[in-house]
Amino acid sequence: MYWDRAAETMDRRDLERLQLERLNATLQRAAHAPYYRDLHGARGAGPLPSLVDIAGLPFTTKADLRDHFPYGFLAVPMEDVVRLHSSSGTTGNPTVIYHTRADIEAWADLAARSMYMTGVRKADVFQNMMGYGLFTGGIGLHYGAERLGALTIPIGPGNSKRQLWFMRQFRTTVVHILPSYALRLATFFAETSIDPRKDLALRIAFIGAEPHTEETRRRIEQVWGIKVYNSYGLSEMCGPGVAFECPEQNGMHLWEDHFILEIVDPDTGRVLPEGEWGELVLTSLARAATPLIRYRTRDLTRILPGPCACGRTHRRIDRIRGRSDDMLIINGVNLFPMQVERTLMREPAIGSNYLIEVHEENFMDRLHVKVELRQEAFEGTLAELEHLAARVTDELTAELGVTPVVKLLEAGSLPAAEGKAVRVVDLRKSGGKGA
Ligand code: DLL
Repeated sequence: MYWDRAAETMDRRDLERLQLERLNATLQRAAHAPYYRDLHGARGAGPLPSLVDIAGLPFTTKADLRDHFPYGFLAVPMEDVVRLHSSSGTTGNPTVIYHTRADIEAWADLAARSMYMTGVRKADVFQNMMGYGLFTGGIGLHYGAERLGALTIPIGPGNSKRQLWFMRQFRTTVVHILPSYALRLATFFAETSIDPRKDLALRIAFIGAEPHTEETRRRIEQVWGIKVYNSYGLSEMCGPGVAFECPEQNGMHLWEDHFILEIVDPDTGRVLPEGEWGELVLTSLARAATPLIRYRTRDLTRILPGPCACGRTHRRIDRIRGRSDDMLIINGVNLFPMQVERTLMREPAIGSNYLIEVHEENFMDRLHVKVELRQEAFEGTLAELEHLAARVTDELTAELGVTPVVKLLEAGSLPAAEGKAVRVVDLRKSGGKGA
């Protein structure tokens, strides 16, 4: 049941002792990186007497990573580095994260631990539909699955026909997939009259890398007839394998022997107590090449209180509600794209893709929600379609406090990215940053 029983079920006091030890070692190591050497002085931040003292250290942000591109956060000699991963934003320098051989080993072990927790074993066939390359999604769980001993198919995303062919030929049992692609593939199954329950051997899917709702998870579970587990991670901490759901599916265990977990108020930076929603801040505890201290993820979640029935002692975080920077302000009303998704996924006639557009009309913000319908629903009468549009508009208005313009579209009419889905396009001249 456990990949690493000692680590996963460690008594909280021992776990916290280990964290403090590893934190102080990390602070020492970090002092070799130019950025932290300048920040803390040549002697480093100095050992902390207790874990709570971490709150006295400054945060690290994505902007810091960008501003000190390319080597400002590198804490080991270049000859010890075996790989880098990088993510490019829309502006400025990309962020770069370096890995030593030991960093890669530790990451593979966390990935194997996470997958094993959900029931993946050596006899499984793992079809990895996440992108390979600078993005950490594909390669992260790839190494974990191989370490676990499962047959690993590094197919990457896209080409649904080929995905299906591999699933059938090799009796794939486990997949790793973006939630947006899992929804689209469900539509493809329906179009090609595939019943995954009868025609395929699938048992488990891991979804992550982009925000999604509980409703989306349930829909994927229903259509695919499998168990779907939420997986959270970010390149800055390694990639997938930072936090993962166990079979209880009551939040994601964040591997606290490798990361220190804090939730802070996104505006003031104040550390918040268990149960309160705020921004996730992570400190790496076992990474050599690019240790990060109090890294602001921008992801909004909370620590779920209480022990988990699975016996693991690592605390759980709630599903990511969104990012502190993806909140939309529509005529003064704050809303998150996930609220739109939650409402849409409850409606059975709605298909697998949607897009939120924000327009400026007569000096007012106007929210447009474009949604693809399932084929059967799209072929309904005009009156049925009008009725459906009115109902979706009402439901969205009740959820958001803003009345959107709802446009119902035929399946396949919205752009479908091979990578992470783009769900929001802000067409306001101000880009929504203050009117
Ligand atoms: O997305 C790593 C990953 C790959 C995680 C595959 C899970 C599965 P980045 O490209 O650096 O790394 O993006 C990290 O994606 O800060 C979140 O905003 C978002 N994210 C990742 N997992 C989830 C999730 C990978 N389960 C950023 N739910 C993070 C919601 C997620 N958002």
